[in-house]
Amino acid sequence: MSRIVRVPASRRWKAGKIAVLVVAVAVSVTGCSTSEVLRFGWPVGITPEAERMRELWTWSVLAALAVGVLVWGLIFWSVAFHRKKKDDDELPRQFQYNVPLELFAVVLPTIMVCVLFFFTATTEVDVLAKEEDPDITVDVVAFQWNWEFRYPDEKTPDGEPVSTVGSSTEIPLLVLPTGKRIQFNIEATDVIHSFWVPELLFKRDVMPRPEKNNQDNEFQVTSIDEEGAFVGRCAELCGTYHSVMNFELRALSPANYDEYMQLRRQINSDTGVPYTAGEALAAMDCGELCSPDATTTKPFVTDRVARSASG
Ligand SMILES: [Cu+2]
Repeated sequence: MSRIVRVPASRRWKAGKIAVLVVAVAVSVTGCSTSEVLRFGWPVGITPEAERMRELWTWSVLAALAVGVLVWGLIFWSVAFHRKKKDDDELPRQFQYNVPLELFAVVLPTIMVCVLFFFTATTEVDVLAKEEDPDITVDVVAFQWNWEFRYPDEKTPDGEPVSTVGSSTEIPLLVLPTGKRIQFNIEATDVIHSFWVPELLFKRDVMPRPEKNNQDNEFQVTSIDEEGAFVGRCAELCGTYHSVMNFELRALSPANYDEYMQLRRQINSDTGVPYTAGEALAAMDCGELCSPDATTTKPFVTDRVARSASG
């Protein structure tokens, strides 16, 4: 029979103090607030859908940590108190063919998987819910290696939809209002890309010919709850310049967005063509957020000589 080794109380007390100290130092040196700790590394979401997914993530990690602490505790308990001693020549007590224990080891993980599945599925249904009449619709066109954002309900004087295309000198700005339901229709013209704004906590592959690829290329957000400039990226390796295929989501108040869109529908008297996104923002007076320079990312320079010269 295995013997249970008694650890002196003074040593246990010392080990307990060291463990508490290690945890206290680990928590304090991270410099994280409670809300940051509970996000477990995720960015702050800016839509109700993002918050819903963040809650699922937090509870999933807490559940995983609870199981981890139990398993680690059992491992260390076995290691510490059931070590083989020199004078131990008998096998420790055996548990194979213990039906209640084996049932427990099968049923409990099955219940845990079912619970995780239930919350994942219900969150997915909520996040992917769509309504018939979104306030704003935007067509997102991805191509090697930039983005075009088209507003099919907004027309320029020549009858074309208002559109923003990224270039070597201008980062494509996806300007949207806060507090409105927005529908994104995504499509690629060449290879598979992926639409990703980290603060939406959501990304979706952008497929060429989505109907032939059996993909739902439409999704909605209930609202963007925060004004700001948020970098967006292609999240699917799509060729040589994939890493610089960035854009920017500029979330404006509804009043500022209306002013912006009014300008986009007009001809810029200086250029004789409709306002670009940058020109429209520059013509507005709404502080930092309307500055075309307030970007969180850089335009994609296609000139290889310039790229190598600038390092
Ligand atoms: Cu791409």
